[in-house]
Amino acid sequence: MTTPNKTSRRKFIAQTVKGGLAVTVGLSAAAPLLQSFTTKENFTPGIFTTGFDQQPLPYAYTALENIIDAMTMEIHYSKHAAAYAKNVKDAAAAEKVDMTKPLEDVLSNISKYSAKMRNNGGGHYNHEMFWQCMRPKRENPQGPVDNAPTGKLLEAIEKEFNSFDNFKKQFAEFGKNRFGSGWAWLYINKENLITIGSTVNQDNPLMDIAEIKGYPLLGLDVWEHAYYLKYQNKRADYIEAWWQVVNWDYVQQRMEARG
Ligand code: MN3
Repeated sequence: MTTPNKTSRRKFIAQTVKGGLAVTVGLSAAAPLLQSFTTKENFTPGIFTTGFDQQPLPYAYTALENIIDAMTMEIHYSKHAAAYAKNVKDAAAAEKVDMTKPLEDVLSNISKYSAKMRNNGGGHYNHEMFWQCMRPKRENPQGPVDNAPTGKLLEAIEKEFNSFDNFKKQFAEFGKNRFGSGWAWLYINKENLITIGSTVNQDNPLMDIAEIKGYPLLGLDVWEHAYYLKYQNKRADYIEAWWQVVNWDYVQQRMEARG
């Protein structure tokens, strides 16, 4: 199962998340949730499925200060990302898309839609996920906090990349080497392996026409608007600092929800 289809979404629901911890529930218990997910009247976007409206930023503009400054966050969220959200709705209205269904349905068939849908649908999805992929830097009066994944996610990363440090190095290379604008990704590929890559502009691995295909777990925005005010042309410095605000709990939850 490499692209989100009905079966994988069912798994999303079967393994729901409560109180920040992944809780696996039995299929019978999941049935009403499944119904609400697939019944268009009841579909509501969440942190693992994306609707067409922009959701509130999960923290204040100032929350990531020293890594991502408040001005960058405000412009990025309220101007850039808000524009993608507005434009994807315009495209969806023009192309008669049922906006009560998840945006993922459109992205996995994006070759059938316009360039406006590709750019803005991708832009909206990528940013909605990007905000969730970050959290305020954790402070420890005893010394620096090593912001790293744990458990099954760490195991999967170490299995594929030998070490977390090696993974970070290779991921950063994808971010640095993406010419122009785009994203670096940690994702689950067709072989169900955790891997890394990058996409151009606002493409993402869900798209049937993307350079890499699979289910994204972690995305890094390397467009200049994501870092230019603070880091100017130094994209590598932005990426290096960004590791401190990655929300590994969320990344792990995406992996567990994917199954
Ligand atoms: Mn952006």
